[in-house]
Amino acid sequence: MDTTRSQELFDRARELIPGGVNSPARAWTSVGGTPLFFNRAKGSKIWDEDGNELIDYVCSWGPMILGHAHPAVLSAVQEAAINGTSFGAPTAAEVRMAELVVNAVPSIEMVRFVSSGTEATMSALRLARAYTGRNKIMKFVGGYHGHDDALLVSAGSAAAGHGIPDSAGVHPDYAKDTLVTPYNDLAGVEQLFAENPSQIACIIVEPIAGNMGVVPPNEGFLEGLSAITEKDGSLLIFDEVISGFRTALGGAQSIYGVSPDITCLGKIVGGGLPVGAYGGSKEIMGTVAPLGPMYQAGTLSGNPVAMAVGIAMLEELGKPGVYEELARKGAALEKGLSEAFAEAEVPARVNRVGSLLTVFFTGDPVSDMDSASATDRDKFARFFHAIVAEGVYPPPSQFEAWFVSLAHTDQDIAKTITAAKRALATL
Ligand code: HOZ
Repeated sequence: MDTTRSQELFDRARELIPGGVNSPARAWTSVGGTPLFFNRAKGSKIWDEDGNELIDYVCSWGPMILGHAHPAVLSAVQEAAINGTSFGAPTAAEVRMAELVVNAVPSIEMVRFVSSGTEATMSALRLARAYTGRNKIMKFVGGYHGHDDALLVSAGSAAAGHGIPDSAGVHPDYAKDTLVTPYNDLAGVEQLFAENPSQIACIIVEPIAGNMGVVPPNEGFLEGLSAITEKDGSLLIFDEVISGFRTALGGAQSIYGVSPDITCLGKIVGGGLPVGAYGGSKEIMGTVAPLGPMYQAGTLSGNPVAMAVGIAMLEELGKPGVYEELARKGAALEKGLSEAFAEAEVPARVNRVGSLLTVFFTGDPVSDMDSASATDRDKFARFFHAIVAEGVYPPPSQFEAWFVSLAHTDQDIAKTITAAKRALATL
């Protein structure tokens, strides 16, 4: 595979941009080698600067659930942009978009749009503190909720992949009120609440962990969090930046039947444009300015082009059969990959929920960050490079999810399984 142009660009980029990238996960640090630079994508395929075509399972880290450059999304961008790209003033599109989100997500009665998932989680924490009058928060080891100071504690995703789960530069006072326990560990949560009664403003959790790789919640885990927070007068925040509109139109909360107090959304809600959102009951959202005393603002919040794309996206996702089809494709990929690992006698696990999955090289279950970290990450890196050479692009880190889109055809999945078999033969 010729990657000359990507290598040239990476050399130039490293002189100009830290690590050559604008977000660390893209630098391939945890798998090694030179990241591919891309210039075009359509449907399930992505093309790099050297003209190599790959089946894309990064899908912009989730939002390309319809596939790249979907006609409804492209029309929405064009039609909105021609009328102006930002007003910094209210629009009808924001109202329509809010209606779509409120109708789709069971626990959201009122929503505020922001420009990224990080802004959504950061604002949700501030809201929880403002509403409860408490300072402490709780998160899980390997949970990644964007790069807000208070949340870069035992963080997953690229922070873990690069060996910096606790970032330098975070003022100790911002992190000292962040309590941490392993994912799926209800006893740990109970203990922290017992040690800090009526002091914890919220628990923030990915209802399906996606940033230690995909790790589903154990049976009863989310219900337990809901019961503990309710009893203590604390709030439960679901970070559904990855799972929202991905696993079901109503997100993971509609699958598991657990209603959080605040939901954070991102990525998918903007169809690939920079959008995030946080929402909850009218009572809690009444704390947000200008209704209440919690301040949060942004010139590009509710941006008209982003809202137009979000509307197109949610209307497409609301069509019948979408989530059944995504789950069918995810299941086919899981089955094919699992069979390929068994055939090659390579101990591996595929954790999957719907169209989200992660391959872990281990014979043991992966249920939290410790078990994800104990897998054979060198083997993952070798598998990654070998499957990329076969024309398949999975996430360049063990601690991320593979995303299957509606545009992935049965043929794409069959080709991916063949590519996996060839890749395994080289390990
Ligand atoms: N933190 C993102 C994955 N969970 C990666 C974002 C990016 O590099 O685009």
